[in-house]
Amino acid sequence: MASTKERIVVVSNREPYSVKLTLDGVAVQKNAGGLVSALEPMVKQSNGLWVCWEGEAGSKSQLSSVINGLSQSEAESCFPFAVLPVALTDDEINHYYNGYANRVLWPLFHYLVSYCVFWDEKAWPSYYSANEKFAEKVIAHSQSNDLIWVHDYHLMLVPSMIRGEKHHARIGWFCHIPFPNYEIYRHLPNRVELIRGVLGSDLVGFHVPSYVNHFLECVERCLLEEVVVDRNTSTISYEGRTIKVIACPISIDADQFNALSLGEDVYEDSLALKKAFNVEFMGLGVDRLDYTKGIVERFKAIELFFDKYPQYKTKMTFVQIGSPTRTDVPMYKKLKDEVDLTLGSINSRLAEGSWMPIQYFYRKFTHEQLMPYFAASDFCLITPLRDGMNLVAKEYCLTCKDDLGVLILSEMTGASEEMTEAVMVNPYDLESMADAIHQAITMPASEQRQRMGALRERIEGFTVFDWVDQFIKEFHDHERLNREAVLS
Ligand code: GDG
Repeated sequence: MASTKERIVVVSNREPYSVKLTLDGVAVQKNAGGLVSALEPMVKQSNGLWVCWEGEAGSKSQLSSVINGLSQSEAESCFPFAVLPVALTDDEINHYYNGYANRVLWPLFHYLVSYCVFWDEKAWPSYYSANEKFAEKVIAHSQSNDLIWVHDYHLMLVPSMIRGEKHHARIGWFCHIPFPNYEIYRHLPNRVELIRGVLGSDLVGFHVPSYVNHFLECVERCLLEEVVVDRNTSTISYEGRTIKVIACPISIDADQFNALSLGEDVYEDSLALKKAFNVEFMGLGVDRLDYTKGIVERFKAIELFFDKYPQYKTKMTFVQIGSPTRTDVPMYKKLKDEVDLTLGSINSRLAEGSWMPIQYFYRKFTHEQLMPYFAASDFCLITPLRDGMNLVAKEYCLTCKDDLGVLILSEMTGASEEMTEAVMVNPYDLESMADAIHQAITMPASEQRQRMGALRERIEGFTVFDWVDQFIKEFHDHERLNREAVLS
């Protein structure tokens, strides 16, 4: 836990809470995803702050317009800590969020170079000015002993912008997506500025060791003699400071998922689902509808499975939950069409009577709503083309009833570096995925329990709260070593 003397200041693009003005006052809802739940206790206990984008201008749920309409005491009672919204112009949202962040950095860091749109001349200036606005907010509201924790690829320039004004600020940055190797990273026209931006931090965190190694390599190749990279200690000497780089794998709130999975109706609902689909076996995929998640390839692998193992027609169905995401970005609209077309062609070719090989839901599910689907599934097919970690893989393992169920996992995910008992697949190898499905539904119960039991134990042994604690502890350890080095 944080020392009582320091406040935690979280900086993220996404707001921790959604707010809405209702006739009864302000309705506040915690945003989905483990990050808010994990950081909330720490920020609250340290009397900290959360700096985030204010949300879409003119929308009823825009943070600033709701907060500005409240008295100070009303605003204070709304959230467990102070939330400081950053206002961005429409142009910045288009070219920073939908532009540089999600049309350049997101595809590139997921190794999909041909998806990058490098020629939007407003993208980089907007990314720069949006990062400046986040940094200004932090500079205006932070105190010298605060631990400022910046999150993700949207805000890579923020650490150095803060440091430029507050030389002794205490700053950490965590990257939630993969960090690519230099051969991929070097495509970025602004590769040097981004590295300098991140190096404004004292501590830099990634999910797994391979991303740490890639980052160290990129720092060395981009900044040449300006830096000294020590691979043994995973530290970088730059501009008279030492920056520590760590692997710190994010996880989930295990107690919450264990409790949700034991929910009153989960088991009955899961039986009802299988009955409704009228099948013996059910597989599941849960993803944001993002081209990095490998959904089209997954559907093709399922088609191949039924061609290769036709005895499972009418006996197995695959359920895909795809939640809408970044719908303003053209590539995502294209993906939606591609998913619809692929699904239509597979289902129309293979369907028999009322049986469909793939059932597809294009909408958002809450965690409660996901539970019966997890519990009903004989296997979960998580096959991103690349993924920083993938939390759905961990959620599935805690929801399997009696440790029965098989996790089929892409070797291109961060999760695959720790969840070694999963059945590993290459998401580009359709045949290996089809065979993995067969392996899963014919796997003896004893082997399922052995694999799933080991996966569950590991997840329970390092939760999202341990992730927060590890990051903060590494921060303090690094500071202590730096102090000792100065004294010696
Ligand atoms: C990024 C990185 C990294 C709830 N309803 C739905 C749904 N949820 C929840 C899931 C899970 C979360 O959303 C999705 O987390 P993931 O980790 O799978 O993926 P990203 O959103 O891409 O997250 C990723 C993560 O940051 C944390 O660092 O692991 O690599 O890309 O909790 O239960 N998810 C979907 N549909 C719903 O209806 N897809």
